[in-house]
Amino acid sequence: MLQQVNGHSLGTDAQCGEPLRGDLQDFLGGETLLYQLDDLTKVNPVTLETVLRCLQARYTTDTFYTNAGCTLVALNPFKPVPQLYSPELMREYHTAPQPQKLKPHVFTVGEQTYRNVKSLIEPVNQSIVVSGESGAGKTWTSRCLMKFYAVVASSPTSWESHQVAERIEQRILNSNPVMEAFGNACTLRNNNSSRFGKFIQLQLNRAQQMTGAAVQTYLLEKTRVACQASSERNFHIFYQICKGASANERLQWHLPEGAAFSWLPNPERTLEEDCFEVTREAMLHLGIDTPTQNNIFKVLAGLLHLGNVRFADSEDEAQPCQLMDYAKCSVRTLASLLQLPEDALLETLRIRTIRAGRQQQVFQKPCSRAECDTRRDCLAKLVYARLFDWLVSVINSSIYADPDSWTTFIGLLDVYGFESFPDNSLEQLCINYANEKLQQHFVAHFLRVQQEEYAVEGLEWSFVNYQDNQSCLDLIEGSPISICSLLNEECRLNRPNSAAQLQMRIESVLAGRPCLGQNKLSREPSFIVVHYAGPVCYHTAGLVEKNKDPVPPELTGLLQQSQDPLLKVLFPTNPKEKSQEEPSGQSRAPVLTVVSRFKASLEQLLQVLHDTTPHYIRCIKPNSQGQAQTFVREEVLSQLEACGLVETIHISAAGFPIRVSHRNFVERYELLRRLHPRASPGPHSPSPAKGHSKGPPHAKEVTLQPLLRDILHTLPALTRAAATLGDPVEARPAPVHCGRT
Ligand code: AOV
Ligand code: MG
Repeated sequence: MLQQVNGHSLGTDAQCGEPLRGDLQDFLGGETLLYQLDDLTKVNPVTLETVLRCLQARYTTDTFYTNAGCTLVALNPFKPVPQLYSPELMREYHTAPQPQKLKPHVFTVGEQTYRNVKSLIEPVNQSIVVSGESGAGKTWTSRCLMKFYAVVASSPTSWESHQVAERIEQRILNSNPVMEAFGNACTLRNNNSSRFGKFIQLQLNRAQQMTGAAVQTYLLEKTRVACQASSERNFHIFYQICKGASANERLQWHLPEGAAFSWLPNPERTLEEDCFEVTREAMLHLGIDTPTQNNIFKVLAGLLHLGNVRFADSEDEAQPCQLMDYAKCSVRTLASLLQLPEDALLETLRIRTIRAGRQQQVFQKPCSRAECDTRRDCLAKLVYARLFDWLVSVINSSIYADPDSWTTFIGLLDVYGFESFPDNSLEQLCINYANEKLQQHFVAHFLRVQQEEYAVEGLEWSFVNYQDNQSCLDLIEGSPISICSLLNEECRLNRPNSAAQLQMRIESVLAGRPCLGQNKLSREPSFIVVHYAGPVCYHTAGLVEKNKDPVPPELTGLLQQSQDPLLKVLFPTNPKEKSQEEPSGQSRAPVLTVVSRFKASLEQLLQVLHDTTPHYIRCIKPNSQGQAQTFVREEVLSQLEACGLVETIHISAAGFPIRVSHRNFVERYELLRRLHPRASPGPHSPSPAKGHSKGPPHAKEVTLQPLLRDILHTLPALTRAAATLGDPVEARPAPVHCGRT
């Protein structure tokens, strides 16, 4: 069955080198060989079943990483495995002559990426795309990569800021606990689920030292601040404050022990992430001093009080809704914490200002109870989203390097994973849309382009079929008509009963599209999108409003009246300031909807990825309960199917894992022609690929296939020769595999 045992002796634990326990030996039975296969391309035959068996066998022996050709599969251990992430191991991978010969590890990807930055003739920016469903381990993996680079690419100098002298890599690492405290939350799928997407560029100088970093975030799920699904929680930071504040701080922030807040559900669940001290410490290292931190926490405490504000239905439409008695105290506390005039606060929450007519006359209209609730929630979202953006900008200014001090970067992408809940709304649509885009990038890069290129170059190749998700993307974002375009149109038309209208339009206009389904069992208006990772039912109720994301200008106006130093920064009175405010009166400037903005930011991201050499890590969740030592075959199987792993393995096994342009290749290995007389052009050699004809004068004479063949014979000679010539880069065995062996 197995082609090769990959150099391991039988009966040893593949990851730790310890003897295999008797019970494991019994469990594995006939699979004892399978667990030792470090690369899934060596499984024979490559089928879902054999790949699954291999991964299960490896998981059972605590072997969590497996190569799958050009990608790395990372199984979530759901338990601490400190020996797997020690600084010693990082150094081992960093100093290994050929890290790819060591056990598969996230450090192998880290190190190869790091070497790639300078191993090609023209330095190329690299990116590592970590993908997988919610809870699969993406954030964990990208944190791990950041720690790896902090060790191997550490800078020799330290930066002085405030009272803290901090090495830049340490600061970059400190951005993680802060961003996770404010941007992560406990969901049904993951106790520490990222509710925003993140792309961090680790900037390297010519000596390959990390001189700084830049963080770009994508669409924070701000609705969570005012609305949490049952059994889920608000952002971690709220729990951290409530659990970690000192007695004095509790007094200042009006957070008495045991106080109940409706925006703080499930506080009894204590998570590892509830560590206030870690967040504070990290903020301090990023240059956010204690008074500023206290200011932030005071404002957040204010938001918790805002969540307790309740109105009663008004009997007279001309009169504003009355505050419920028990909420009067909350409004007073809120006003004092946010340093807002209490009257203005109440008026803004309950009365709508309308400008109409040529003269832009101002009318005031009391809001219904539901409208008051919407305005309350909107106020919280507005403050939280601005605070988050501000924090990101502070982090960036603390870690960003002078543009002259870096030449290349390694980008790490960690976005929210594919999600399907009982109730899915705009947030899930955006999250799953982002995952579709990344899957498409993967498909385009590894599965389609690579095969098409082989055909163009005249290489022998039997095409491997793969699941293309283009039709799903056409359904979501395609032109001229798609779910996004219909959603935007509904926002523009501003019709009553928009949820039903949207539902009808999707069913009629998009009928027959391959990835669209209907949920006949659901009583609420909904539609199904068959994503690459599985079908998801989206409820149309609230989609249009969420997509408009209107911010009544009175709310911003109110916050601009605040005397609080932080709110003054977040809501400056500068009229030039960019905002997504609801337009008033006739001068309606087109306001971009949430999906339009998200689409634009995704396109930018994909452009950045496109301009880098991508590396993929596929995180797999072995079970949905988050339990250690539990491998649920069906669940893993559906993830393997979804990401097209078997196809990837087929292509990687048969194809060339590294692609170097003809010109670069010739420039780099030209030396061989002189060293090895057999390296002459062959009769069937393809002509140089288009666009690469501007090589050195003799480039056209040297063709790829004979050279590749000859390199396999002459690699040792090449290394020796390069060492003699004193080229340190070439002296290190080249990270180029020549595919077919
Ligand atoms: P995600 O980023 O992929 O989900 P996380 O990286 O937050 O998932 O991982 C979920 C949990 O799995 C973590 O909190 C850890 O407890 C555990 N875990 C993951 N990888 C490892 C590992 N290598 N070793 C030990 N424990 C691990 V989401 O952000 O929800 O899409 O939106
Ligand atoms: Mg995450």
